[in-house]
Amino acid sequence: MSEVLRLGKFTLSLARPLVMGVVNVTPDSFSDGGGFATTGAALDHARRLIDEGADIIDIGGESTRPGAGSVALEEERKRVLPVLEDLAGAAVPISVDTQKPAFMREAIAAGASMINDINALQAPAAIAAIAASDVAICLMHKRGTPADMQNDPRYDDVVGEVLAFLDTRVNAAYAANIARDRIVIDPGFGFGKTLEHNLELLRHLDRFLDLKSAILVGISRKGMLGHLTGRDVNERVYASVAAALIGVEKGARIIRVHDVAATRDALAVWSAVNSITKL
Ligand code: HH2
Repeated sequence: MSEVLRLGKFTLSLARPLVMGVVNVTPDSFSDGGGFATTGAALDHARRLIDEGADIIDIGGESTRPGAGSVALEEERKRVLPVLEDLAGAAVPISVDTQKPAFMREAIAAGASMINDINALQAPAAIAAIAASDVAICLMHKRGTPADMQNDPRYDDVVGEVLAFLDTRVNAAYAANIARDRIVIDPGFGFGKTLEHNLELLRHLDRFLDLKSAILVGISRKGMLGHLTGRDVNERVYASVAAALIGVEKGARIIRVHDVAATRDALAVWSAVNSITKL
């Protein structure tokens, strides 16, 4: 794995795990939907997450919770661009969570340093949009679409199948001359997976190190934690922190979370134990 992640004008060391703070500018996201749906509220929240120590901010304008429908380009643009433009000069890289190639290009032009694509650049023209830039890209696995992905997902070998998919997508990115140190991979917890599938992926996350790309995990406040603890979405901080720690222990280097301060504290302990002094 590369020692650093290159994201446009930023270079982040991967010596210690990085925290990606989530800002959903949506009315309907599963955990923070509606809370930050206006530009002002989203900006306040993003600045708070940066103050709490987020290494990257991920802005999303389309909920991908199970059952969610898609959002038109114009609406996504209206939600995300004002927030992105205001944050483009921030001290940390800004990632944009989008599946639309046209919006990827626009977000990059407006200052995004990373694109987080839950569709792993499978849309026509998505690879070209990233290849024409110097931003980082997160390639995530999902089965189906948010509208239907939790309808009885099945795998013969979930780890092997997700690994094979991400291998194909990483190779497609290499073929387009997207360098290894710009690529992040993500097994996509909760995207077309049962609780057992999610647990199996976390249990064997270290196998994804074979792909030689930085691993991102997004488990924060997700349904699998609700299943395990019986808690509502806003009461899943402790479970989220536990999942983050298991992720880094198994090799993840970017943890996508809603609760930045809590995650940073846990990772400070983990980093100290592992003798990574620069926090
Ligand atoms: N999860 C969500 C959205 N984007 N991106 C990556 N790379 N990995 C993830 O696990 C992931 C993601 C879903 O969480 P959230 O953004 O909080 O909710 P919603 O999609 O409802 O806005």
